[in-house]
Amino acid sequence: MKSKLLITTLLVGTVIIGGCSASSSESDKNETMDHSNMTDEEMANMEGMDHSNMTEEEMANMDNGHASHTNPLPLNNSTGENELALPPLLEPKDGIVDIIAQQGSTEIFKGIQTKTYGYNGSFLGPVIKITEGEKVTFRTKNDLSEPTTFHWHGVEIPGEGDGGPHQILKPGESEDVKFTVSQGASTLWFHPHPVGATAEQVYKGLAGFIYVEDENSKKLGLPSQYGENDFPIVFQDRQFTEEKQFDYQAALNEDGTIGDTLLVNGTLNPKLTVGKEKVRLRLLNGANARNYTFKLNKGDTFQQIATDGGFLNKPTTLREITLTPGERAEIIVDFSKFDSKSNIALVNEVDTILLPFEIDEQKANSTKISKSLNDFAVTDEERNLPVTKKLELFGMGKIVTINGKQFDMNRIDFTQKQGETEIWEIYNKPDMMGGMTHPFHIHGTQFKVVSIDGEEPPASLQGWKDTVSIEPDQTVKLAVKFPNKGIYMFHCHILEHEENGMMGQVEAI
Ligand SMILES: [Cu+2]
Repeated sequence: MKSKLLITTLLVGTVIIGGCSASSSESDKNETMDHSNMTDEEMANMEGMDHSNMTEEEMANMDNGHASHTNPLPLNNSTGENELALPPLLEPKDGIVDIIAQQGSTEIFKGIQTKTYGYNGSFLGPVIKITEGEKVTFRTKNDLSEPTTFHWHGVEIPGEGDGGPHQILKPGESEDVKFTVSQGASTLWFHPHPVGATAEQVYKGLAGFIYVEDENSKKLGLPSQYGENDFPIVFQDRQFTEEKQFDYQAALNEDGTIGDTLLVNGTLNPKLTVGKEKVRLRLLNGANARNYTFKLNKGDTFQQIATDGGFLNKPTTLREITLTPGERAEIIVDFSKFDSKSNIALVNEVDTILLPFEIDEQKANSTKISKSLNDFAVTDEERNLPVTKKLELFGMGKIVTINGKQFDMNRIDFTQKQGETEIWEIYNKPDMMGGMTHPFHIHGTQFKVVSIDGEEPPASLQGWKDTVSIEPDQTVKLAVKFPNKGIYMFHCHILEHEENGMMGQVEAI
């Protein structure tokens, strides 16, 4: 067995070092990693990762997969030839919001129909706008030819309405999800969550935004004219076939499916026309797996005003912000200092143009943003609470686990009392290739990041969160409270990791 293990290790090591050659630090880690102190559990896990039976295709996937997080498939630059699509705004009528999952076709490439999925349309979904204190019914219907669920990412909702893997709607079925909006202003989203098909259904286009408004948000002077100075912006990279279709199974990568073609709000080669004024961009990383670091192309600063689940206490000046899959941030870009010849664009960490801006100088409003936006705090009491839930994220590809276990719908991993705060400590254990960053998400709650490796989190994480990026060997402490009862998922938001079992269940009782 030992020799088999050694061969496997060498084989995998070779593949990965080859794949990571652009990143010397990763390669160093691989080469210096010593397995002589491995525990039995680690040995067992490694044995589970026997790659000797892998097909060439699987090896190739591994090559561009695991390594992809340090040396990803490059994205195209947006040429800016298409104006960014703006999703329809959908508000409750008599308390009811109709949401239908459907399939159709969409002209993403000029003159070509791509088969897509969408909510209330052929591709992606509306922005559902709800208000704190409001009683709403999401009237959901599945018009797909396969089962799905409707999951409300970041919404504090009773477990029975959360739309996790237990709440399957078969083709043709409908379900009313009733709840009272109990959280403050925030930018949330919704997408499907059926076991075995989440990643593919999101990939084909099932995703939409949810805006929560409250009394506070109206007083802050924030740009809030939808589609004028306040924009929802979802980033998703995709791989198209030669016929310009989605082929999820062909693109599938067990460590996270990425693509070379960026769609922003479903628009290929987008640009956004803005006024010479302060503009609010509500950024959502809706990709299956790719991380995005957002910057302005000339190094200008912008202000972050909100995290996943609400406003920061005050606007925070940044030059870049990284969002892992599932995460959101609201930022304010001040275009008043630019003009129509400025060539301003949102770019990523390697300066690929994601979204160029066209400035309409005729449109200029001066807005003054409040310096005090929220009263978020991690209390001393929360800081001093003992850790009562420990989680260890480990593995790669098909062998991804939480506390050594893969997802089982019939197993409740933890229980927690409704309304009580507990400290969850999550450790991302490196594997033999160094490991990868996992965006860790908990359903049904907005939590607080108490510490990262014992340190206070950076300003841009000092707000309500539902998804937090955890790097290899990092330990993150969260203060978690469930306002409602029910069964909730917690999982890695790399959708292929989630599908491969990096998910567990907590029951709020
Ligand atoms: Cu993961």
